[in-house]
Amino acid sequence: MLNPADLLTSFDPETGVIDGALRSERCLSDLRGIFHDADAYAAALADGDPLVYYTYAVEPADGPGDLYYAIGTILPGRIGDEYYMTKGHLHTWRPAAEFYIGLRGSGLMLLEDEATGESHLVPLEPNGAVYVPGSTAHRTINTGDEPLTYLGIYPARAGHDYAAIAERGFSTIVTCVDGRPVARRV
Ligand code: S6P
Ligand code: ZN
Repeated sequence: MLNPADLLTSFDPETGVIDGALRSERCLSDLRGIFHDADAYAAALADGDPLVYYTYAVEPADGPGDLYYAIGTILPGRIGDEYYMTKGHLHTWRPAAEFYIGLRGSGLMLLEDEATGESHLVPLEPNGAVYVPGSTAHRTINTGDEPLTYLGIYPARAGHDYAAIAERGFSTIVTCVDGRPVARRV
């Protein structure tokens, strides 16, 4: 049975806030081990524990064909020369794909095929949509100087697998060189 209250949610594309949705936050201390420059990470943490990104998730129903969506907002900033970014994950249910739609700011999505290790960097900007195939690790990177806000739509049963990423990491990092993002294999 359709519940009319689940048919429409309103979001603010400037702040990434969805009224009535579940908010979660990641501060710098939640992102141990993901930034390349361990000294810069320790120094930034000693200086405080800034909020790096937050998400609002809408989960109307969780049947086999249902969808969730979430809006993520990554604040502008860097650890050393590496831009603020998400932890990154694979979907627990590997076949689950996802669409990301840019709402504000400018950034990149790092997509890495789990089987081959092949990786791609794709721009994430307003009016652009990025397709994340199944079995593809994905991380979002804010390369701009304002918040990066985006909307992701994914199967309700997708789930988040962070452990696989914690174990092998991503093979590419994106750093700021002369004010511009530059990708480097690590
Ligand atoms: C969910 C989707 C996003 C991320 C968000 C935060 O499948 O990909 O909503 O959860 O970008 O990233 P992470 O890696 O901390 O979950
Ligand atoms: Zn995802």
